[in-house]
Amino acid sequence: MSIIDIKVPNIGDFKDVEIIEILVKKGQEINKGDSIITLESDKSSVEVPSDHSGKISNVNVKVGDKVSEGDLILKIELFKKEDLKIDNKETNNIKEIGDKIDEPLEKKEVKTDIQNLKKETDKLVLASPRVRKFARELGTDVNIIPGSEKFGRVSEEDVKSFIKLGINQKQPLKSNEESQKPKIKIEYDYSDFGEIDVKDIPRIKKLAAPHLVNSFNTIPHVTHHDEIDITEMEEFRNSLTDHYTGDKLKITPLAFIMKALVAALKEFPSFNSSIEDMDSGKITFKKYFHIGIAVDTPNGLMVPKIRQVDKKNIQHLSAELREVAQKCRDLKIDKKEFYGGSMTISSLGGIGGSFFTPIINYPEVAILGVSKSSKKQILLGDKFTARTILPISLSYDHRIIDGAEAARFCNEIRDNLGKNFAFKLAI
Ligand code: CAO
Repeated sequence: MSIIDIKVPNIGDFKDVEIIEILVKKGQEINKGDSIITLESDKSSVEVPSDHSGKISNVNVKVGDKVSEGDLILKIELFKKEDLKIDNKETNNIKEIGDKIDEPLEKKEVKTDIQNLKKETDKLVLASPRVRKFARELGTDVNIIPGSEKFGRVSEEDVKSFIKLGINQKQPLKSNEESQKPKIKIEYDYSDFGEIDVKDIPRIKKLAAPHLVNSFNTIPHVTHHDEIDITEMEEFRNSLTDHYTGDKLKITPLAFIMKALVAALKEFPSFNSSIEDMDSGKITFKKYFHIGIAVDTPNGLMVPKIRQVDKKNIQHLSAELREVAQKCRDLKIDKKEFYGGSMTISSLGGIGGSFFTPIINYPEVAILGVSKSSKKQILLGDKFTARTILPISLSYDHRIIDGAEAARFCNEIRDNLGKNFAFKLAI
């Protein structure tokens, strides 16, 4: 039994390239050519294949590590003795990967986002060799299949859905890239009308774009708006002080809103569900309560999850939200923190506005938009009284949720944040 090291191949002159994905785990059996990690430079990302078949005895890297040529990725227990020989073809493949990472950085005129790389060559792996083989066997070209995974990576499920659609509809499915292409060509140049500045679209916006387009194009969104009287909740929030020091506690209204949302999710489980593919006829109900919070960062929008909101008090939630939002802004957040949410809250409450139409964070089925609360004159009995009113906007997937259910769900949130419930939620 021989155990050998799998190292980072030639990646040109570049050093410290970030690992953004580990595609294998300890104990897994892999074949020569299977992708093991995804590397990402400033301008492109690429999967690195294993040059041997065998069983992984240790994975020596983790997501976020920066690696250079020759760094150890993993150790593999070989299936066969002859695997110890690396033939020239494999060495060339590895060299090509190095070249591909170099290429976009050096050739400034080449558009280098991952979708373009996909078009440039099918040797670059945006699908594992197994998936490519699977697509070939079904008589289709993996490069025309829209990938649902990160960076548009094509999975076996994507191939199946593509084939199913092709057979049922007899028409090609547009890739994310195609569906994002403008249908109308602008016939003029802005520079004809005055001074302009053309800049690169930030990377996180480019990564988020296909997900937003997918959600907007595939989910029939309806947005239900409502106003909630949070006067008592705000009085309670503003009265909170530290038990020992007597100092005023700074707790975001979002902590209360998270709690109110979770209480509503318990009553309406269909809002805590996800659907990936309507054709499968399956819906996943989540029994946990991990709330995604849209965080505005200089690099673009990120949606980390606050886990187990049902088990944490408002003080804890407020502190955790502050910490997680800061991690996003410092780009120190692990991508796993973006996975596995129940439902998302997008709050513009600290900024302004009343009502908007948030886009559902696919494959979730609803998102709660929160705008800025303000004092309004409300008729209570026969008297106008100043009350603090919070505008909310719930977008939901109409395939799964009906309008009446959405209205009831909002009523539930309203009651949870209302005067009878505000103090209970805090306990
Ligand atoms: N109404 C009125 N005031 C509100 C409020 C609301 N609904 N929500 C928050 N505030 C107040 C806070 O209490 C805080 O007041 P103080 O400074 O007096 O304490 C102030 O607004 C600033 O809040 P914040 O926005 O910094 O903090 P937060 O906990 O409310 O929100 C976070 C955290 C991460 C959601 C926020 O910083 C953020 O990034 N918001 C933008 C999200 C976004 O872009 N959504 C759109 C997505 S679609 O493109």
